[in-house]
This record gives sequence, structure tokens and C-alpha cells, in this order.
Amino acid sequence: MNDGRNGNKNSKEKQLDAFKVDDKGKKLTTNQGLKVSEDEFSLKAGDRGPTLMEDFHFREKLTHFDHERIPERVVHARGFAVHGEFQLYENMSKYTRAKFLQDTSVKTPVFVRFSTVNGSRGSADTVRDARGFATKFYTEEGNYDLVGNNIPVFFIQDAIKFPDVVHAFKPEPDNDIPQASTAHDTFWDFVANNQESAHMIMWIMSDRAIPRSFRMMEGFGVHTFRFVNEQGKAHFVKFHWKPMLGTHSFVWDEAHELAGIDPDFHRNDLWNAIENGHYPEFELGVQILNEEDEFKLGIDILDATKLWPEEDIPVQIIGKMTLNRNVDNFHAETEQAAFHLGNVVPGIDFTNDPLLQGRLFSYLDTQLIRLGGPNFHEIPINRPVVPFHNNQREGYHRQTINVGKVNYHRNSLAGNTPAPASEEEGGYVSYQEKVEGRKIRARSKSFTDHFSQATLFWNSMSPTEKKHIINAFSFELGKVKSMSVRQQIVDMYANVSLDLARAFSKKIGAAPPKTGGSNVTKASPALSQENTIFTPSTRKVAVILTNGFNGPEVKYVLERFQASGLMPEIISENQGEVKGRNGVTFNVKHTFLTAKSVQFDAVYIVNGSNTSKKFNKDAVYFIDEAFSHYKPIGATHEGIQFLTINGYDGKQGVVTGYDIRSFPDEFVKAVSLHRHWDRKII
Ligand code: HDE
Repeated sequence: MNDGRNGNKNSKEKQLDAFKVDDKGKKLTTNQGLKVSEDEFSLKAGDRGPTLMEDFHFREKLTHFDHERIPERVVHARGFAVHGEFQLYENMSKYTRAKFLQDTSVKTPVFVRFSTVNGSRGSADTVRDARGFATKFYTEEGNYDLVGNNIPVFFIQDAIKFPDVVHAFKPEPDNDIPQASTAHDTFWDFVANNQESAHMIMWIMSDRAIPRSFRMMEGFGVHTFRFVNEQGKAHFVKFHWKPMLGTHSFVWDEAHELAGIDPDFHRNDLWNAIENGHYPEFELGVQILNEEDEFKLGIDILDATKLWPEEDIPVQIIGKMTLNRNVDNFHAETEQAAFHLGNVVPGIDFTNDPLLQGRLFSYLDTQLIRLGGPNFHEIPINRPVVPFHNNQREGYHRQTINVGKVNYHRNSLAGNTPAPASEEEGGYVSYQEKVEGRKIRARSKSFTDHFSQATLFWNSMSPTEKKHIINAFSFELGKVKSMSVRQQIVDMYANVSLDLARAFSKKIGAAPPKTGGSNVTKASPALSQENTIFTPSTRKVAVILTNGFNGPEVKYVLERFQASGLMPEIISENQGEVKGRNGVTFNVKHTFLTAKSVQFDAVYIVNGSNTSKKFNKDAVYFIDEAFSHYKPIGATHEGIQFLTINGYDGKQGVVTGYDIRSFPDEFVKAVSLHRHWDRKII
């Protein structure tokens, strides 16, 4: 396993090491440590006789097996987590006293779990959905959890509606269909009747909901939090993660296909990147707002359906997280990880966002059933790297053996310890916000504009992104059986954009909206993925080759690809070796049976002197699909002829290498552009 720090283990790593056991080379024992002499046959009375009750080894093995599952998370059930570290670029003491945000030389260990929201544990990675982006910082002051998503806003404004929105998007309760998809009646019925979801739905219908990779998506803390500095002065803050590889997505058809071909696509992608030493990096950004400016943005900053446009409040980049180690054990680490927004450190505090306040209850509560009791903080992955001392002693599976008879406070027998720490000693003191009001159950008037930012999002999209959004609405609503619900959604989205609502109304057999429209003309360029970072780094290229290729020249091209960060993988007739001229051979990773174009970012076709009819047919299918997904296609040698015969030459994003010296750079450039949207697809 790739360790990422060349043996320099951080504090969390050393702590986890103490719990690791390698069974290799050991004798098999029971859980009591008794060596076992036989493990394939149960204890029986005679060759063909009944199994004996006294077979303790059989009973222990089966009992453990029978209890091997824990409940999956009620949302975000399917996830994948990795270790890493966070390092600050600049001291943030002006805004916060959080220790891990002071010293630029400190590397704070982190554990990050990416997830889908809707599907169950075994569902596919590439479905249309928000993605969870939860980070646990193991700081010197205790664990700090930033539990975010890859979308900066949420469906609802008040946590009391969370069970409703989740019930609506999960499979329908009568037949448990569909899995991991919002394309069904109950979800869209919820949307039509809870219009605060308008903005979030725009993101879910956009390319953001089908990310190319966990490594290529942004993360957002969503809520407005507070930074509090040493002097007790507070600022409002929103958290962002910015991927160094840019924010990129699949096209819908591709994501769909991948769900069948490689349901673990995102897991494989992240795991392999780390194993190959291509450590994903994300910069931490903050948007900071003075308390006096609370109402300056024209929105309520306590409303989690709103974002702060980056053009109005720039994102200050303050540090970088590097993900550099895969887990040793999925269950022990990923599945048992317990995140909680209430895990904060001095200098970070909450606001009255009613969604945030509700989450502060839910995350702790959910672990009690999922992890089976109140001692889940003792599970290695959840332990802080600093010791914990309090008067909690009992509950299921308690591991710490607290010595002494005093388990209460205040006391004299133990010198009144463990004692609370003063603020100066690092004790957490809640920000002394002044609050007053009458008890009411109602929505603040400042929370009632559900459409302006949905329009802002729409206005910020490129023509291609808009087309994708229209197609997504058309797909999802096209699966909704109730014509009334379809119509309600058309009429609802007329408030966001008449163009949008008209465009999808046509495709779903609904009446075009009669009234509507928005007077919001503002756009936020930062919301468009066309303004992201473009780099060829770690892009996977399918190299189609057969025997008899021009050995030295193809070797040269592939070396130039690799030097530019591309990751070529050979596809040929048979696995094993493919032989070129001048003694050059390559290892074949795939055949057309084991690989499909959707698993690659680009295709480079070389062919060779020796292609069979079947090979050519498979290659046409492969390239045609990549072409229709707007992917870069390159060709040299016999490959050029192949592209010309099949009508691809001269099309946008198709690079033909007549000059072998200049071809690699031209192709790498085409790959770094991700997709070639202006290509004409029939
Ligand atoms: Fe969560 N959410 N959530 N959520 N959430 C959970 O906690 C909840 C919300 C998010 O990788 C659960 O341990 C409520 C927003 C992530 O383990 C649960 C509300 C955002 C993860 C829960 C929200 C999130 C969860 C299920 C509305 C983005 C996965 C299992 C008030 C900022 C964490 C668990 C992981 C998981 C409740 C809304 C992100 C039930 C009540 C907004 C990334 O506690």
C-alpha cells in the first residue's frame, strides 16, 4: 500500500497503527485465542452424522458472520474515504483562534469521506445526485468535522423537513423503486409543493450532479458559520474546497452507462490515483463577512438555500489538503467513521441557520443506532489524537478502563478533576450572541424568495450547460407518471426562466407556461464549470493498438503523454503483449471485452499492420461512443486512415498526427480541454 509520507507517520497514523493486526503467517485461532485444528468441517457424530451442539468453533464463526452488517447510513450510505493532511498557507488569527488555522508549518491529519446521498450502500457511483464531502480534521484541540456537499445550497431551509425530503427522494415506499434516482413521482411532487428547493434542484439537474471524479469536484460547508478570534470578535464564514484538477463532469449518457459497466467508477478512480501517487489536492477557501454586513447581500445568510456569489465576496484560499493514503480496512475506517457538525474547536462556532441547528442534533443521534451505542468515539477512526477525560464510563462496548471511584463533578476526592478548562486554557466558550424573540413556528419573511438565486444559477450557465439542464429536467420529468406533477414543475420553473420551462415542457408533453419570467439579470461566472481549471493531469487515455505498429514512434508518443500527466492504457486484441516493429512491445491492459470508452477521458488510435475485421468493428463502436460523448480523439499511423474512412477526421477535438513530433502536444491540449462541446453530433 502506498503510504504517501514515505514512512513519516502523522499523529493519527501512529494512533491507528496501535490497532492494526496483520494475520499473515499466523495460526488460526478462535476469538478467545485458542488455536484451531480444522476449519473446513463442522464437528459431527460420524462421517454422515448430525452436527454437534458442542462445536464452539462452528458457532462462534457463524454467529459472527450472522452479525456482520451494521445499518447503513440513512442518507449518504454509499461512500468512500481516504486519509490525508491539511496545511495552512496563511495565519488566520485575525479571524479565528482555531489552532489548526494559525501555524503554516503544522500538518493536520484528515480523514475525508465522499459519498452519494440517495442510493443504498451497493448503488452505483455515477448516478445523478449531490455528493457528500465530509472532512474530519484531527487537530491538537480535538476533532473538527466539516461535513459538506459538492453543492453550496440545500433542498430545504429548516431541519424539521429533512425526513420529508429524504422520504420523497428515496425509493418509493410501496415497491422500493427506483434505486438511487430522483426520477420519480414522489420526489418531483415534493419539489412542486416545497418550492424552497428550486435553487438546489437547478444544481441537481446540472452537470455538478454527475462529477467525473471525487477528485474533480468542489466542496462546500453550505451553512454560514462563525469564526471567532482571540479577542472574541466574530465574522461570518462560508467554507469551500477547490479541487486543483478543476471541476469536471460526465455527460449524462456516459454516467448512466458507467453505472452498469463500472458501478465503482469513483471508488476505483480515487483508490488508483492514490495508489499511483497522484495525490488529490483541494485548497481550502473561506468567504468572510463582517457581522455589520449581515444584510448587505440582499439575502438572508441564515437561509441554506442561498449562496454568496464569489464575485461579491471573493473566496480567500487559506490552505491545502492532500489526500495521500487509502484505508486499510473499509469497514473499520470508512463504514465506522462518524461525522458530526457539533465537532468543533475553539474559534469556530455556529449561526442560527435552522438547518444547521437541526443537523447539530441529528448526526450524534444517528450514530447511536448505526454504531450501536454511545461509545463510538472510542472506535479508532473516530478517536481524537488528543486524550479525552470526562465522567462518562458505561454503555455498550466501552473500551477505556477509567480508574478510580470518582465519576462525577464537582468532587473533592479527585481534587475536583477532571475540571473544565478556562478559555485561556483552551476551553470551548460559545460565542455570546445576543438572542431574543417569541417562540414561533414560522418561516422568516427573509426566507421567502425561492427563485432569484435559481435564476442567477441559470444565467451563469454556458449554452452547453443550459442544454444539459434542459435535458436533465426532460429525463427526470419524463419518468414521472403524474401529468399534474409534470405541469406543476413547468409552472414552478417558469418563475426561474421562461426559456428553461418552455424548453422542457415541450419534451415532456406538458403545456408551456403561460406566465412567469424573472427580472434577475445577474450572473455569477464562478458557477459555470467552463471557468474552472483545465489540466491534462491524470486523464486516462485508451490507446488502441494491434501487432505491427510503428514501435519507436508510438513509444515516443506515449512517453510524451506520460510526461504531460496523461495515463495511457493499451487496448488490443488479446491481453498479454502487443508487438510493434523494431522490437518494441507493450503490456496490454484491456481488450474490447473488458474496457468500454466511458472508462476513459480520451482515445488515441494507432492500430497496426494487422487488424482483423472484428477488431475494426469493435474499434468503430468504441470511438463512436467516445466521439458522441465529446471526448478528444487522436490518431497516428494506420489510425489516421481508420479515422478518415469512418468520417471522424477534421471534426472538433479530433487530432491527427501526421507530424509525430508535434502530435503529443496537440493531443495533450485537446485532452486538457476535457470535452469538445461544439462538435457536431448527429
Ligand atoms: Fe446530512 N446527515 N443532514 N447533510 N450529511 C447525515 O449522518 C442531516 C445536510 C452530509 O460521510 C447523517 O452519519 C439532517 C446538509 C454528509 O459519514 C444524518 C439534515 C449537508 C453526510 C444526516 C442534513 C449534509 C451526511 C446520516 C438537514 C451538506 C455523510 C449518517 C438539517 C452541508 C457523512 C450520518 C459521512 C450524513 C442528517 C442536511 C451533508 C442522518 C437532519 C445541508 C456529507 O445524521
